[in-house]
Order: sequence, then structure tokens, then C-alpha cells
Amino acid sequence: MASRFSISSSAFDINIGGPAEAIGLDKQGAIIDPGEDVRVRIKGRGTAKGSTQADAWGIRGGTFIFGVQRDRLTGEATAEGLSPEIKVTAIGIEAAYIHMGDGNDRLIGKATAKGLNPTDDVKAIGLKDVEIDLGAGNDRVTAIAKGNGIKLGVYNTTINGGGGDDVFDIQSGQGTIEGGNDLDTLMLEGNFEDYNFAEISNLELGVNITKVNSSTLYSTDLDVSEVERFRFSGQSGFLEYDELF
Ligand SMILES: [Ca+2]
Ligand SMILES: [Ca+2]
Ligand SMILES: [Ca+2]
Repeated sequence: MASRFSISSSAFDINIGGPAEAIGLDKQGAIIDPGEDVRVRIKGRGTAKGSTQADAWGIRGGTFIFGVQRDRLTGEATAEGLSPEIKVTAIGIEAAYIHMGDGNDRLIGKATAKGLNPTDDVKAIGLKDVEIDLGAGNDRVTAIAKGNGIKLGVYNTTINGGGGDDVFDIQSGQGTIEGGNDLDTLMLEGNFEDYNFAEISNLELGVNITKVNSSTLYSTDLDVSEVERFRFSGQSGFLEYDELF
């Protein structure tokens, strides 16, 4: 029977009249080699509400090396602007190196950014500038971005699934996804018709996925390889790689 080790850290900042900043876990040290029998669960949550700026991170910075058990890492951020025309940013996990190790692991980056009015200065990003190695096991990455501004599941993020049947439920965004061995699934928001698919011939099951009719800085642009199945939130069922083209 595996034992458990849990860390949960929450930060909350509300500032009526000024800027707010909250970071659930800030540049925390690594959990390295916790031992064969230890399941590790880490969660950082930040909530910021400000009148001149609001910035929230669930987890910012750090190296997280997990062991062979079923581990879980969660970063959750909520940022809310209390006056119009201000910068509001929420990022679930930013600038981290994450190695989940063996076992059926879960990684979650969740961000909600709300402005009094929806502008480009309101941004929610689930996983930003993160390098992820999921390792062996049937792992799952969930990236969720909500709110009334720019919403991206992942941004400048690299995910390597390793062996096992992995699920990349990332909503939208920019980055690189390598499924690795076994039957992997990529899940995106919307419908199949919302995307362009271009084969990347020098990669196994290589495909570049971009959003149709969208060329903004924060539009979806993903390089994907070794992923066998594709699913869209607006449609039921799966598409296989060959059906994308
Ligand atoms: Ca693990
Ligand atoms: Ca895996
Ligand atoms: Ca695969």
C-alpha cells in the first residue's frame, strides 16, 4: 500500500484601488525521487482581484520530479479586474519543468480571467512556458482556460506523453505534443471544421494544427506527433490520424 504526501498552498489578494497579485506556489523546490511507495499530490491556487491590475498564478516556476506512483500536480488561478480597461492575467502553471514519472499521473492547469469588459488585456492560460514529461503510464493532462478575454489551454508548452495511453485534453493553444508509444488522444475545443491540419512528414504521425480564419498572436498552432486519436468537444466520437486529411 502506497503512502501519500500532499502539499496544498493558496494565495489570495484583493486590492480595491490598486493592483493585486497572488501566486499559490512560487518557485518552490522540487520533489525529487519521493521513494517507491509514495504518492505525491501538489496543488497551488492563486486568486487576485484588483482595480488597476490583477495577476494570478496557481504555480509559478519550479522543478517537479515525481516518482513511480499515481501522482497529481494542479495549478489553479483566478484573476478578476474590478475596473474597466485594466490588465488581467490568470495562469494555471507557468515556467515549470515537470516530470511525472511512472504510474498513471494527472497534471492540471486551470485559469480563469475576467475583466469588466472583454479586451485583449484579459488573458487566461492553463499552462504557459511549461516543459512536461509524463513518463510511462496512462497519464492525463488537462488545460482549461475560461473568462471573457483571450483563452488558451497551453502556450509555448511542450508535452511528451511517454509510454502508455495518454490523454492531452488541452482545449487550445500553442506548443508541441509528442504522444510517444501506445494509444494517445488529443482533445481540442470546438469542431473538426474549425481547424486546418497539415502533415509534418518527418515526424511519426506528424501534424500541424491551426485554427481556421484566425491569425492572432494567441491563436491555436500546435505541432503534434505520435498521437493516434483526435477528439473535439463539440462533437462525439474520435477521429484517427488518417481521417484528419
Ligand atoms: Ca508518477
Ligand atoms: Ca504516459
Ligand atoms: Ca502514440
